[in-house]
Amino acid sequence: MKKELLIIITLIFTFNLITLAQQSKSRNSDIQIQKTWARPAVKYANSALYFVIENRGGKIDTLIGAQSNIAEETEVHESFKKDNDKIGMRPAGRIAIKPKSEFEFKPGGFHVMLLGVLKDLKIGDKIEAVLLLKYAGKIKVKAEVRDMPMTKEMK
Ligand SMILES: [Cu+2]
Repeated sequence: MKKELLIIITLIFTFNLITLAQQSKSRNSDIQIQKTWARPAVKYANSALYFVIENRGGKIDTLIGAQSNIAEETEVHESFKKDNDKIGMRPAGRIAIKPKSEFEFKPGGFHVMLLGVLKDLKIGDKIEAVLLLKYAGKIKVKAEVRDMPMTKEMK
């Protein structure tokens, strides 16, 4: 009987230690999201969110997903060249963010796809999204809607 009690106490103690370790992990995030912007879209069309993830820490982290309330679906995408030389997009899966490095999400590359935006996104509008990282946890991102750099050049 005493032995069993000891085991239970040990288990509770160990569990608390694990919980504490996880809490300190998610505090002071080494992950910084910078240079955020999104491209304009009319209601029900697709927009995309771009940014730079900076990992200031000494450990690798992984982007595992994204969420937002402004689109029907939010997915992490990568652009790739198809056989016919056209550019396609596909879900990017998990993206490793190496220690002491920056990872850029940009037009023609990695992006957070906002599929079916629930209202018009006009230049100057502000939107919010959440990035999910394996260690840093949920990171709230604010972005302003801006003109695509390419469209600017064409004008
Ligand atoms: Cu996409």
